Amino acid sequence: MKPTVLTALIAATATLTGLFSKVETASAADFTWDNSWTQPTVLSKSQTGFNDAPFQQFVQAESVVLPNSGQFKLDPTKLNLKYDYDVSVYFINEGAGYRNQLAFDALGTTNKSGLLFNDISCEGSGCVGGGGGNALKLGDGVKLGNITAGTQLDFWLRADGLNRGNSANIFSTDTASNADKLQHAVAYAYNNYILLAFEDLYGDLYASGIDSATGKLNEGSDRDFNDVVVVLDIGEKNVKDLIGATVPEPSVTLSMFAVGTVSMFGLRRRRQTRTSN
Ligand SMILES: [Ca+2]
Ligand SMILES: [Ca+2]
Repeated sequence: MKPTVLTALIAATATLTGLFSKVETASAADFTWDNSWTQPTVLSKSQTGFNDAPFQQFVQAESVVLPNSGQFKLDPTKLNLKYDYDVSVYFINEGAGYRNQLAFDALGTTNKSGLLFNDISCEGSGCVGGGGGNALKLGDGVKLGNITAGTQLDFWLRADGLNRGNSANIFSTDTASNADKLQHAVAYAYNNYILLAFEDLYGDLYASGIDSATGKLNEGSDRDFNDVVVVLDIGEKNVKDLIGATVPEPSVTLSMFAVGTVSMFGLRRRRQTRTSN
């Protein structure tokens, strides 16, 4: 039986931190999807050397509610880079009938935005979903180029955007700016990467009919948060900074491996001691 995300999380607590924040963050209201964007060149694993295998354990089984998603709510302000880095985004998996799209924007010392993946539909063995399309293989990646220190990154899902275009729902990492006021993204820090997983269905768990607050259609959401799963490579130093770990100097690199008790239940800034035992 495939392990659930929760069991995988428990097994991985030594190196994994939910990027959780109690702070409601700035709205993403300024963001607009630009239909003239083109997808960057999609690179295969053999071209990039990226290995998706360690991240597959965090892909939730299809249509199984992700428990305690609020504990892994992403605070988008945490994606503020402290160090320059050539950022890449890698496709991990998708369990969705929708033909989803993913975009990013960078705001700060680097200002740009664009499409990352135009058709997030999985091809080959290991795909969680069997719904249409065969555009991406596990581990395929795209490059955002150099993002400079002092830039905030953020990400948007256009749900079934390939089919629905401008009428599609766009979900952000910021719960408050989603039309249904629900969380649609979870994030984890793992192995010096950030794993980002989205829920693509509008509305609360199994809700149907028209949402009277917005006039939009509740889509019977399963809240499985596996509809788009990607990994962000923002660099080890940036990840360590955002999870509150001390960025190692060369002389203390070994002691980093002593940091084994980072809580999965919140972003607690733990000051690493530099004693040898
Ligand atoms: Ca799903
Ligand atoms: Ca779902």
